[in-house]
Amino acid sequence: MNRRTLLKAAVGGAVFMSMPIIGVFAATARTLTLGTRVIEVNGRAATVYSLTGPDGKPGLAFDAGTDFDVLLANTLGEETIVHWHGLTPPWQQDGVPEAPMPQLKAGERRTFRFPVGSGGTHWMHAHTLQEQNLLAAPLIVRRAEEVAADEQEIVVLLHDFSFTSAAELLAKLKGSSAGGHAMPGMGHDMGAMNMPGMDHGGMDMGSMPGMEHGGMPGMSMDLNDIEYDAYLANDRTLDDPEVIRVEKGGTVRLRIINGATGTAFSIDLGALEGQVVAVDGQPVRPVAARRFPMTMGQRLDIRLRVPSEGGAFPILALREGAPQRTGIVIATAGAAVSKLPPVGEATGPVLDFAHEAGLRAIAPLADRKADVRYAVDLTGNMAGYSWAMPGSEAIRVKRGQRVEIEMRNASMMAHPMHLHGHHFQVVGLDGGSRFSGAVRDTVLVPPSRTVTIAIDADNPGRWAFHCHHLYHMASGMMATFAYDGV
Ligand SMILES: [Cu+2]
Repeated sequence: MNRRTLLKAAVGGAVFMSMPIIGVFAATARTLTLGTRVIEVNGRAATVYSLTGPDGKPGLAFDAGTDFDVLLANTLGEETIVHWHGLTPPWQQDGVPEAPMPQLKAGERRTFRFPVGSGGTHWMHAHTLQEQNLLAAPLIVRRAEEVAADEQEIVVLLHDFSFTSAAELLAKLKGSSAGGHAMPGMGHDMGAMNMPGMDHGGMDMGSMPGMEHGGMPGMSMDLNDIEYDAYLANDRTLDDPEVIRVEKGGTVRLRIINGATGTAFSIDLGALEGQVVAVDGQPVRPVAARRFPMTMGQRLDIRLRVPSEGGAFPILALREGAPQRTGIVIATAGAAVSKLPPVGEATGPVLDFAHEAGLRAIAPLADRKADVRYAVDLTGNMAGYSWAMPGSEAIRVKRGQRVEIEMRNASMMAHPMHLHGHHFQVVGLDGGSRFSGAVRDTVLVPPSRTVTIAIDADNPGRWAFHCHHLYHMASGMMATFAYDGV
């Protein structure tokens, strides 16, 4: 038994002693504790959620091919649940409220157990408005070759932060004067994924009263719904960034997670050049660049080499269409780290298809014709801040089918579209020629653009299929990828 296994066993033992036995696997389950902590943002104390593993660090890490065997302990005085973003559990353990399991009550503990899968940079987060208050953490599943590689792993979780509560932010977007509109945990909205009252009559662009809201792509009002108080990388702003020691000439694997609720970023490596080697945890043919876009929910694995002469190198995340930025600094021993202001001189790039079009999956879906195709429109009415996915109500698939969904954005905001329980492949952009694009779980559909994805229906359930902009999701951009007979 090596040291790591021994430690695991010791932790397992402690867990066993201190809790009631829930099934035979409880003794080996790792405890993930849901609580709160205080961080400092812009010089002010902020109480935010925490998701702490047995090692005291945020989130969890696994070896590919093992079991996700976790006891989730809710120490909060409120209901909550956690979604395992990027994993493909049985539907019952997906962690969306009421889909199908209820949230964990205050003080409740629940065991989750299923194969963790083939690996990748993933994350975990509340599928409720609690996500805004940092109920999010890394969920890293390392492939054997990544563990064996002579490279330093650096995990970066990006977030956007507001001192205003999520419920108030949502109420403001909806134009409600009643800022206190109570939406604790949003469990009811999530539970009503097939809500009959949901506005499927999304307006098209021609009839949209919100045209004056900025009809031109690139206008900042349509890029960002919310002016946050801060943009965080591993809980910190650029006023006091995390500085990570690296080796001269060493290789680094950045595992970057965009856990922001309403902010897309471009990762800027500055003087360094990197290669994207995986998106959403799924390997792609390496593409070299200095900047890599990532929308909400997405992950990027970037491999880079530290120059042999050493130095300090900021790894920035530039806010889309705005000058704000966040990031970390990697530095070799003795290198001077100079300060970078959290607001830069230029605005961050606006995300389009340039990056997506160049990605090719290393393990694509089998070459196969679709058994069934659906078209889903992404529509929005900015005046009332209501969003919808007309066409999605028709989705009903059978196990074993190859499914294709064409997502057509008829609104003036970009939508990061996320399908639970599956990894899909991007096979078409704007109806152009088919290609073997990235395998993902979250893809950006910019305004007036179209993305076609292919899915192997191999995991029965009634899966959430939604926009990963938290406030779009909470305002109607939420649908179901439903299997027959479930
Ligand atoms: Cu959206």
